[in-house]
Amino acid sequence: MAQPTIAAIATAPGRGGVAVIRISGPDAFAVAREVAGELPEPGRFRFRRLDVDDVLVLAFQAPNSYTGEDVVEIHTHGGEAAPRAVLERCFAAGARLAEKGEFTLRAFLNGKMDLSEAEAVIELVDAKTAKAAADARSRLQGERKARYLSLYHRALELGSEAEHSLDLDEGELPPGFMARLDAGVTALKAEVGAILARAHEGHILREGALVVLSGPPNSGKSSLMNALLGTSRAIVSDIPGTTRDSIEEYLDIGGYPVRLVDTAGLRDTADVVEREGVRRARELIAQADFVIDLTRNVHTKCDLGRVPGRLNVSAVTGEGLEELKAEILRNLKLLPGREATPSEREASLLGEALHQLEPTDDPVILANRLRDAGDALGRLTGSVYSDDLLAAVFSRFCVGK
Ligand SMILES: Nc1nc2c(ncn2[C@@H]2O[C@H](COP(=O)(O)OP(=O)(O)O)[C@@H](O)[C@H]2O)c(=O)[nH]1
Ligand SMILES: [Mg+2]
Repeated sequence: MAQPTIAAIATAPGRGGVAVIRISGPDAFAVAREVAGELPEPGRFRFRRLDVDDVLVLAFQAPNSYTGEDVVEIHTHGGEAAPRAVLERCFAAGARLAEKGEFTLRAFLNGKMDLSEAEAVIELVDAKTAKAAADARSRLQGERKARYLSLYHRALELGSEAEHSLDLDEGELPPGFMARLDAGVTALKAEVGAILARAHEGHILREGALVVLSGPPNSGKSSLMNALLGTSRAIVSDIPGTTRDSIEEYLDIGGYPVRLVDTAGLRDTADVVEREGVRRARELIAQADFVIDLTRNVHTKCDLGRVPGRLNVSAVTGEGLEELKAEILRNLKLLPGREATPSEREASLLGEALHQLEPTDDPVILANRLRDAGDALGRLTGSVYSDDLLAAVFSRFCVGK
């Protein structure tokens, strides 16, 4: 059955220079013609004067489009009214509203991208720093896909060899057969493990590293936060207990997003609000990738006097701030080299596969494990997929993507 033709506003709502309405499906050209008149040649654009707005129309012929279907983009002025009016006309001409991620889902179903690339689309949209964007982009360009596919195919091959061994008596197996199979499983496991080792960096690139300021009231946490951010975000005063809730801001350190959190000072207090703040501070400190502990590793207010053996910084003069940022980076436990990282979904599938890739003397168990490992590895790219898997991936998208 032919796919319905879908349309949506692909740009973020609100004020902006332009908005883009995207139409995709077998009737995309017919719908667009009804809305905007004669279309440009595929791969070209055309300026049209409609009664609602002056628009730019771009046409892409299947399979040379984002979705792999016929696609038309209509660029209007930004804001609410013009794009809505054009979208309504698309509906009147027979298109229906696209669901979340439906354009990218179609790109996946039409073989334009695999699941690791589709996920990279959202991650590129969500990227907060240049490094996070570069990571998403290398995945979007298929850096992960090729490796995932090769892992999947190797698991299938090893699995079929293990199955084959089940059909034969021990004496019938070629010499060294089981040892070679074992070596294959061990090598596959090592490669899965090496990719999984990058998951930590991936998590930091996508969610940000958690860096928490800790120390007693009045030790200079809020001032240091402001100095690191270069703004006066947190309230600074000489009254102990000023900061009672946690304040969180993003900071870009060497291209890595960092969630910098200023907490209530750690002290015993009768004030219930402050006590709750202290409890939350302890919780954050336990989860932190790095703690700027003003009683231990970092000494602030060094303009008033230095402490040997500690990293001396000053919120007043700015001394030591760059060294502190470098120290934070060093403590994020990033692996050397640049390689695309696995997404959270991919990391969990890699973990599943890793768990199955244990050598065993029992060929029946081995064959079963390899089947399960292959299944997990196949879901990385979508070589193996279910409706649930697709729903889980594409529900993270917005309408229009
Ligand atoms: N001289 C100097 N004073 C500072 C510095 N950092 C903070 N202070 C002062 O120390 C007091 C407490 O600072 P604040 O940042 O509110 O500490 P917090 O309670 O730990 O958040 C304020 O009076 C600040 O002006 C610094 O680097 N140098
Ligand atoms: Mg404070």
